[in-house]
Amino acid sequence: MYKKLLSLALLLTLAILLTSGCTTGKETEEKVVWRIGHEEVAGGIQDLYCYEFKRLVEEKTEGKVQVEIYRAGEIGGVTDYLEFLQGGLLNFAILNPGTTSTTVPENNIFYNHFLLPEEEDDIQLFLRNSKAIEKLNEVNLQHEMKVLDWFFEGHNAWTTNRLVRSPQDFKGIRIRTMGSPLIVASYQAYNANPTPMPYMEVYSGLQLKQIDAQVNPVFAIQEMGFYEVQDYLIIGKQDGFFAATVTNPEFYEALDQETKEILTEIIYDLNDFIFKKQRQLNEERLEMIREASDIEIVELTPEERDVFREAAQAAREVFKGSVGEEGLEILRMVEEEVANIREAK
Ligand code: 6CS
Repeated sequence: MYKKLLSLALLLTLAILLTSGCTTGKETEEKVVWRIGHEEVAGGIQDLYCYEFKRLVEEKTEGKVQVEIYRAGEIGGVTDYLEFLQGGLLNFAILNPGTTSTTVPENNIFYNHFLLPEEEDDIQLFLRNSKAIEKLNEVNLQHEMKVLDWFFEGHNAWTTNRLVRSPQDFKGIRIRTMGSPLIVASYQAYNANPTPMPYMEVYSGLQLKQIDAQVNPVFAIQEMGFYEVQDYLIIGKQDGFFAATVTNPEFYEALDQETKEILTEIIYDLNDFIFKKQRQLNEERLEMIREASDIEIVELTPEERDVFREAAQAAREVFKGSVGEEGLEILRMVEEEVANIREAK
């Protein structure tokens, strides 16, 4: 109750602060401002995405629309973003499925280990053409989230204070994960002790030894400094980190046709931009970690990955049990589409 009141008070304060001097996403004689919130810090992949979004929107609308960007923690927590979108404080948000899956469990499809293609070009091909993802977007729309696009931020890697090459090695390791029940189940299936905590608390959690490990793409491991307080960086390519560009359906429908077309074009171009950027950033930052520390970088062998693949089946069952008919159909479609991509090679 207290939390709810606090959140309402926060919403009201933000509404007053943010709407003074301009209107949210509405054309006035003064200016049109679109607000986009994301989950990362300066220089993160979502941040680069939002700055390119801003550049393109302002250029293609010839300055008629101005974009304001809010980083993690600048206006509430990322778990408030859905409320902010619905209330009009944000017009767009970048949200990873770990954040939205408590509202839309089907979004956890992205956190099924060893399900999606592993090669980056295949991932992009899959995201661009997938009917399963179209269906997933329809489910999100039922929850007032219009997904404009999904993009990839890199494979998730583990950093640990003990070498992990098998699910057996994960025994007793407290690994920080996001709160998504499927992510938690996935690490339970590997014998670890998943410990959800906010992103911004992970560094101190590792430093104070409240946790022994965490999971994130390499670019994040570098920019958040996790490598400084861990002994191993383990690359198993068991899953990837994906994010959605989301808008409020009413806001979107109120845009004129020309603006919608500009937006579609921008979102398409951004997908290419961010795929290239994430590759460059993840590669560069792995080198930066190598140079700046003596953390041991380990790549799991195909045989070791197979053992994890087998163990991950228990979590697949958890996913199946957490979604209804639509979710099961999405899973079936993804499996078929991924198999088709594999066979076409
Ligand atoms: O681990 C997390 O919670 C975060 N990781 C990344 C790479 N982006 C945002 C997210 O909240």
